[in-house]
Amino acid sequence: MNVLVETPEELLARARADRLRPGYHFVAPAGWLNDPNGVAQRNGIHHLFYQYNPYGAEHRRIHWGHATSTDLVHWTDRPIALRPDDAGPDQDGCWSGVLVDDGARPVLVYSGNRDGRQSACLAYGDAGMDTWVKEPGNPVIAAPPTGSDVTEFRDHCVWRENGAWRQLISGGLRGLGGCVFLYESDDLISWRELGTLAVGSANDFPPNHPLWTGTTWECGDFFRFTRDGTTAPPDGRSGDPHVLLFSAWHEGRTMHPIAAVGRYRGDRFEIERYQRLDLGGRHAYAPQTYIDGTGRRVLWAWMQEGRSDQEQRAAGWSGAMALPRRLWLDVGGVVRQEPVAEVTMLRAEPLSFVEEGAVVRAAGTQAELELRAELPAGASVHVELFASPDGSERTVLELRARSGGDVDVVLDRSRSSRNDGCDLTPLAGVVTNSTGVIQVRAFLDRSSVEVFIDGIALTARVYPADADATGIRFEPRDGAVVHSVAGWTLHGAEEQERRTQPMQNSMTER
Ligand code: DQQ
Repeated sequence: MNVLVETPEELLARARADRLRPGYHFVAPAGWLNDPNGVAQRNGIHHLFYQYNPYGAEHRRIHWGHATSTDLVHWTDRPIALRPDDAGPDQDGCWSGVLVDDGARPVLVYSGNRDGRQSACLAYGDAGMDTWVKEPGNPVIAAPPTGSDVTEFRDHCVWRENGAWRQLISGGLRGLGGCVFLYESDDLISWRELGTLAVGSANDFPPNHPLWTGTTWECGDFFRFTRDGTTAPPDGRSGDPHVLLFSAWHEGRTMHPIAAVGRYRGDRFEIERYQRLDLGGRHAYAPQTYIDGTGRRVLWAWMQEGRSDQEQRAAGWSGAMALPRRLWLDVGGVVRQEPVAEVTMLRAEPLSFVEEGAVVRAAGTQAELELRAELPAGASVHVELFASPDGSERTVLELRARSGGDVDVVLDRSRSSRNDGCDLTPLAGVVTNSTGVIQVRAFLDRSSVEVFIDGIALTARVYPADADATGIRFEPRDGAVVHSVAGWTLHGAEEQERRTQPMQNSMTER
């Protein structure tokens, strides 16, 4: 199929027809979506910008899509915010970045991509953020600091501190590991180099280790949790714990998101511990956060696909956002997350579980399962999701308690799909637990599984070939006791009548 001659309507129709396209997670109208960008709430309205190719389901000449919401669940498309110029520093793509306010207007700080290199660019918005004008002096930072051997250099985190702007640009130092470069500015246009805020070590662990931080860091996102339990922008004089989120990358491979927790003093961030932000690895990539109007730290992440490039192109769409999540730091210094409370408005019909271990034969492809279980050492809970009537397809979540309380989590995808061209590798990790009782919430959306176990997320993609693979089954084993179980079918939340280029007519779309 030659996607270049396809009309936007054909692409939209193809995307809509795919029964594996999520129905309540945010997806682009059609085409390609990757990182969340410029996430913010202004005047009560949540803004989600995203890496977007409106012409086809492939990562090419990336634009910035834009959608708004008042409830974090239902989204309205806004006009495309940024498009690559015909010639200029972003001629090959407008890559990831953030939204700030310079006091007079909204400003996007993003990476212009040209000839395989990225540079820092700005664009200014009107009050409604529907039209954007690029800074004539782009790029405002043309290249990485000289004198160091930099692997990659892109993505932005910008905040006000001590009367000035501060900015992180993510990247890596050859032979060492990933890093974030620190800059300072009075006007967002001219920037002073302040060295590296933090540098990782690619040699601390082997590449297959869950905490390998990669040779490059992408999409650094830096913030603070105050001692009274709130969250705030970074402040190097506060003494508060700070968190740097980044996505570990190696030679073109998106690995996994990491949370680094530590202390920020002056111009340096001393990392005390690393943790996997999501046990699903690349399926919750490039996370970005903001403080919303209620004071929550809200996180968005790209729920990357596990189908082949060819299948993604054929489907007419690729990529979804994970559910928006509230983030917090627990007393032990562990970053935890749960879906924002608003997602409960998606609940439609309750699922009935006849008895322990009962099969819900037709839970539907959009469902939520909530389970509370007591797990003495050695006990486990076995949960089958997206199970086909003949049992040949199923995704299995296994939770087994170690002595001491920690819980080993495995999502076995080996039988998730008869289509062995998709990613069927297992996803696993450990959830710290000292109470012996675990809380599990699982969200299913056609080709996605998001599990939250005591605030630790595991995000995955699965592609059942059988349209009737809608069963849910759970079974306590080896002494586990399920205290409560509940489930719901979930409504879809997608806007109707979407266009690949919202608010333009189809003549200008081509
Ligand atoms: N995606 C963007 C980059 C970023 C990467 C390009 C992470 O800015 O480093 O689409 O997925």
